Amino acid sequence: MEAKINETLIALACGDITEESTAAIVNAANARLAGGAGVDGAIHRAGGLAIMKECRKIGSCPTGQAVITSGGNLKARYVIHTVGPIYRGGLKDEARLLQCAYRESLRLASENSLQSISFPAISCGVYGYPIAEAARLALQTCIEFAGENTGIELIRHILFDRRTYEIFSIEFKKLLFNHNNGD
Ligand code: AR6
Repeated sequence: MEAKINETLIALACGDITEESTAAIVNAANARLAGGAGVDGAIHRAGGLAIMKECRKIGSCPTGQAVITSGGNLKARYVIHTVGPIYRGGLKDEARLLQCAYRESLRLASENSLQSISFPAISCGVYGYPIAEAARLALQTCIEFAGENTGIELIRHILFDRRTYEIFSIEFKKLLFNHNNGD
């Protein structure tokens, strides 16, 4: 499903983010930028060693922040590495940090004049964030960003499995309803 907010199309799709041809794809990394399991492992496998070399040079990335490298062998020209929060029950500032991770990634894309970006479901795997809550925060942040006309034409959310896609779709419909009714 998809919806246009100002000049930005926000789209949800089921799939593998390493196959995306948006200008940038976002990696759900860890603070050491050391590679790992899940989408991080998949991106480094598909993108090749050049990405890890750049990550080593950068060194680290605090939770809620983002850094940019080239896309190596990927179709995407850039990888934006962000670090979502580990979910520890919801009282450790996780919601704000998850929103920051999306917002900082979008800001980096906009600053680098990139017109399209694809996100995975940050923190929804190894880091254990409840998916509906994470989806709401992710989509709300993207809708707000689109409202600011930042030159980004396309934001894609690439959900790896059907269940995550369905949950994101439900949350997106609720947010669009509120958005269109002036909340
Ligand atoms: N394309 C799209 N989504 C994917 C892919 C893929 N190829 N592979 C997995 N996902 P996770 P996190 C989904 O665990 O929770 C790593 O070890 C997955 O199903 O990758 O932010 C890092 O190094 C889930 O919905 O990221 C960190 O240490 C979502 O991507 C830690 O995991 C995120 O799951 C980060 O944990």
